[in-house]
Amino acid sequence: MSHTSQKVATTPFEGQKPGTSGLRKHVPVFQQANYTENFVQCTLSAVDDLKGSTLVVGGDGRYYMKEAVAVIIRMAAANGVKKLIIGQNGVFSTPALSCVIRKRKANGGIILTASHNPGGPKGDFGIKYNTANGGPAPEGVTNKIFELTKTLTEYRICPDINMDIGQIGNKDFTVDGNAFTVEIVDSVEDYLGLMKEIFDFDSLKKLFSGSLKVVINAMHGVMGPYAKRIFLQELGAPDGTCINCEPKDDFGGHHPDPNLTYAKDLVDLLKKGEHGFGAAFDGDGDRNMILGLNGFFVTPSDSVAVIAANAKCIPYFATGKVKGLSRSMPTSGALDRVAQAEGLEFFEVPTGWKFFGNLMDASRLSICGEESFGTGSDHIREKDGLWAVLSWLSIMATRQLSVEEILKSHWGKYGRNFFTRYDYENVDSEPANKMMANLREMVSESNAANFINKEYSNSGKAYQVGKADDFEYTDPIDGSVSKKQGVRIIFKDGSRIIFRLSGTGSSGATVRMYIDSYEADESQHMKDAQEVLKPLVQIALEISQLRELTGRQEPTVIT
Ligand code: VG1
Ligand code: CO
Repeated sequence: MSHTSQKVATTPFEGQKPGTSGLRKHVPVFQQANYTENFVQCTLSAVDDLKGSTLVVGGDGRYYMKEAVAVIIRMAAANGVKKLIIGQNGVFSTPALSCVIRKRKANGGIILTASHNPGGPKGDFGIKYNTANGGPAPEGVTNKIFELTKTLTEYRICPDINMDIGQIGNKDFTVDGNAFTVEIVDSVEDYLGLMKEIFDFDSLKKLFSGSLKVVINAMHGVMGPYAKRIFLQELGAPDGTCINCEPKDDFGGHHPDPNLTYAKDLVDLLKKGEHGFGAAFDGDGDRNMILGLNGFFVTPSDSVAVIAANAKCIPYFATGKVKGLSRSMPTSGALDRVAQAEGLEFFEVPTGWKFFGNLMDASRLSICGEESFGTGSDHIREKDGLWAVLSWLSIMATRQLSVEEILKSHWGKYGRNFFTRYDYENVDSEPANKMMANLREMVSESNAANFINKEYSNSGKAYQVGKADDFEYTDPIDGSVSKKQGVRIIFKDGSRIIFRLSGTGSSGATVRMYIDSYEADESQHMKDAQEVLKPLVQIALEISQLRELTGRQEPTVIT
């Protein structure tokens, strides 16, 4: 059928600034007339060589996703895109979408998700652009999108294109005389193919036919169909292995965030002692939490270090050498020690997966992670929850050890980094900004003489400031500089206190406080992290005046 595009007059909306991972706002914000259209237009306009391009589109199934997919189809058609590849019913996990962009050599993709943020009519929605390498757009691109949103006067749309996105196959249109095709594909197929190339499915099958009992919790997010297909159908895991695997557009009213607070159900289930392995994913499937028998918790910082140290258990890395390792700045130093021991190049980057992409494209990075339950490798350009789980199961299958035994042997070899993160969600923006400004002042160069060497003590432990700054990163590949990425106070024994504000929230401010401390003495390794880190937590609260300024006595989430 033949269609003609239209130009619709519009006016800019304030605040369409992509954060750590795309634009995230409450659903009613996106539902305002022209709000979604404006942002989609600016995203499309920021794509180089848009005319004749192929883009991949999909999301985590949350409320408002289908409406957004329909808008993107009509606007992509009107903006000269040649082809859209869309997951059936609009569904793609974030890692699967990254995989499809790469596999089908698309020019980029649009992901509809607010990740771990709650969904539903009053929850959050989000739109994120990924580039041709499959990764989140770098700051150069997101800044360009934001600049365009400030001056937009019109958008292009083909209002009469309507199509069923539930039916797999191609649908052809003619728009303004040009061919436009929408291909609806199975949401899991390409991703499953990639997992089969990376892992040894036969040895994983054996693991599932043995005595190990596994439970996988998709938290009613997008991972349900992926988990069922891979664990139940492909690996022969028994029914009951996959829980909360029916996707819901409001995630059942919960935070689809796999941590000790929001996935407490899974922790409690593991504590019963029946399962030797448990894992949970977030709404869009890029995050993961790993648990062992009796709820033994693997911090994400340790998880990436263990995967890196055991990379040879994963066929993908058994043949090719691991090229380099990387973590986000607040992530604990556990990975650094593996890099050092293995003689691998190592990079510390700001928070957000977009900073890993250039290093991977330059073949200098293979395995990386963030303390925020993100783990991944250069097989795609997003973090990948299911990949992390299959990595862990591969290590268990090869080494024939439990989760706890793997961790103990890791700490025995490298020492242990105790780590915790305190989140103070929905704090008033003003005091949060004030607190950050005070901290920035404290660590500024002009004040360094007063701050460096200062001693802090609590509960009989004393720490002396060795270095303090507001983290700044220069990308070694393209030379781009990212400033103000978090205030860090590094003590002389290597312990670190870090403060930053979240860039993924949709209202108020979320303060994140990160504490990292290294312990070489094996006799101390089984201690409780919260106990070990208590003095540093108190010192961090004292230095930042967090309680006094924000009025918050306790954090919302402790990891
Ligand atoms: C958080 C995490 C960060 C992660 C980002 C996106 O950002 O701290 O490590 O990359 O979420 O994760 P912030 O700015 O709120 O601290 V996800 O699963 O939303 O794509
Ligand atoms: Co996510």
